[in-house]
Amino acid sequence: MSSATLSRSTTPSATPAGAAAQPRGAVLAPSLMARSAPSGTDLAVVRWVESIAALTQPEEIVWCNGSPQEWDSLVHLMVTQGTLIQLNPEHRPYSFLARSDPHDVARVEDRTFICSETEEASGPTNNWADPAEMRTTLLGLFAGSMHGRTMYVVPFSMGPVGSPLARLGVQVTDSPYVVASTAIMTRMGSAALAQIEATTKWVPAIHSVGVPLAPGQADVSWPCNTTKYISHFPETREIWSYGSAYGGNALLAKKAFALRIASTMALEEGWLAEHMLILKVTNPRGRAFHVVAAFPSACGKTNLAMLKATVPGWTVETIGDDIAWLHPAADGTLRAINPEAGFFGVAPGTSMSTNATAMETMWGNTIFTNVALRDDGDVWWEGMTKHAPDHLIDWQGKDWSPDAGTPAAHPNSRFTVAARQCPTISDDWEDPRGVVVDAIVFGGRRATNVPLVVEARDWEHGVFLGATVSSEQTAAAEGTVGELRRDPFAMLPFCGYNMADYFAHWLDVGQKLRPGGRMPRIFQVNWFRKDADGSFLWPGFGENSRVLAWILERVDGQRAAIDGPLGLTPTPSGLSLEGLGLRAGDLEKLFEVDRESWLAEVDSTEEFFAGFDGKVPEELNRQLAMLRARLVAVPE
Ligand code: OXD
Ligand code: MN
Repeated sequence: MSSATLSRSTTPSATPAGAAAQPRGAVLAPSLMARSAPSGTDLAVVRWVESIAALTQPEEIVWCNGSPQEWDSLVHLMVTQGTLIQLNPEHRPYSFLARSDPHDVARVEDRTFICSETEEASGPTNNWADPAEMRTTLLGLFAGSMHGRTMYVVPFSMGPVGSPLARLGVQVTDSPYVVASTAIMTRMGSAALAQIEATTKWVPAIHSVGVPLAPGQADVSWPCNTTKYISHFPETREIWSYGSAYGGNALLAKKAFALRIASTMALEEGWLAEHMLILKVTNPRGRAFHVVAAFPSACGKTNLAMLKATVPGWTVETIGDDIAWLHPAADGTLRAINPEAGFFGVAPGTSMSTNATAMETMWGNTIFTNVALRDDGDVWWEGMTKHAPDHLIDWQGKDWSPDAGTPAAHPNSRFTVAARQCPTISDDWEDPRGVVVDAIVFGGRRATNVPLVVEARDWEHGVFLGATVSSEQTAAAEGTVGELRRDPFAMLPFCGYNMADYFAHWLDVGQKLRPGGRMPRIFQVNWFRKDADGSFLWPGFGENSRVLAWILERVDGQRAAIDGPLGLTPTPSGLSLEGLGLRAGDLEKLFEVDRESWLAEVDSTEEFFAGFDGKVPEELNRQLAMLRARLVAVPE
């Protein structure tokens, strides 16, 4: 079919895809579908669902209402089908284990496409695909792709239902695992659907595992296809995902909507959709601050979001662990909401010592994916306990013992659990107006160069710090673990448009905030700096509260700082280090600026910026030149 037949309005109308595609079987009568839609459903939604059903040919259509009974019947179905294993309720009430296909275990960035009208709009850091060609490919793949399966219609609100900062979406999917996960991760169901009226903008998301079933054909426990496409059409705000049921590839409300499509909405509407956790931190005097922090995937965002402060008198509460939508408000403040309602956290490394709050959060009502199964019917993963159990069933369903030589849980194995179960969830986490942001933090996993903490001199310098984040790659996406890659604002895989325009948008948003008022201050942190012998210099986890305390004392005007080549850093007595047991010289190493390797980093940033064909804002080139000049002035 031609691209012209797809709606280009921002309110999606019926996708006439099915009309042009050659259906393989009987088409469900539209009237049947309209009847099965909840009464009062907006007609555009009904028509769109009809058109997708006509294309994909499901056996049945279920409109999800988000009720507990619906969740019960979905998990019951999946247990019967072998997709979920119920865990021992004595240890983990009402919790389940899913084992994915071994080839469907992480986000597939090389199969993730931004199909903007022009390649320039998508920019050099995204995989661009011609939208018309992509539509032709997708329509071919989706034609009959749900044959023999149920198509679920999953309406959801990102952000508290009815909040002026929330946005709406509807996903159709043939994966009950995706429905059950979306029910945890978003406000899913009737209340969200009821928000959609004729004039409401909503994001249509189409997902199929790409495994149609012939009559009588037995299903597998984790259907997926070796061909995968995670495609985004920023201009029409559509998402089409084919072939995977795993994480961000398939839970389209998360990365695909709340970051890639939302970032393009945010550009148009004057706000920011960010890969950030949100915290409320209260100081010993009872003053509460809100902090947002961007880190690349699997760099401990969930641990920081649930941090137990070790600095006396400070408390930390959780608002979000992965995504923040930041809106400049009329009063000149920046307000944040967590658009999600659950956590899709990396399991390995999570333990009572590294993140007791996460362990408590997942006491029950949790879906685990690709972790190991213990003989007593509970779960286990590397790092959960000091010693591994003598026997486990690994993430691939095979017998495992500590001498197996392979991890029992996949390094990107996950827990999916509702945020409201988190014992440290803040009472303002669902404030429809959002919370006022006091500090913005950028982090990465850097063995060298980047100090424990640096404060930006001003907004422009802060945007430069965000734009120059690089980090060692983790297992959250397919690729070489450990390799250093540029990850500006931790958004490299998640920005739906040209990152040079995104940098400019960050600079513009700064113009809308009121300096001198509660304008957020910007910081960079690095918990992962190593000594020459490869050992970490900073203990991390709860001790990161010492850095947060410094950041917020700066915001509160309580602390002096040293103005150095990279920005503002703590004075020798600025950080609270009591009881930490740092080795002599470690503090200096955490803040050491090695002139030569920093000049090499500046060269590499220059090269990185050059890849944007002159589109990087002048302000950032100026910041780079100023950094070079300051480094050159450092005595050799
Ligand atoms: C995530 C990721 O799952 O960033 O949050 O990959
Ligand atoms: Mn993430």
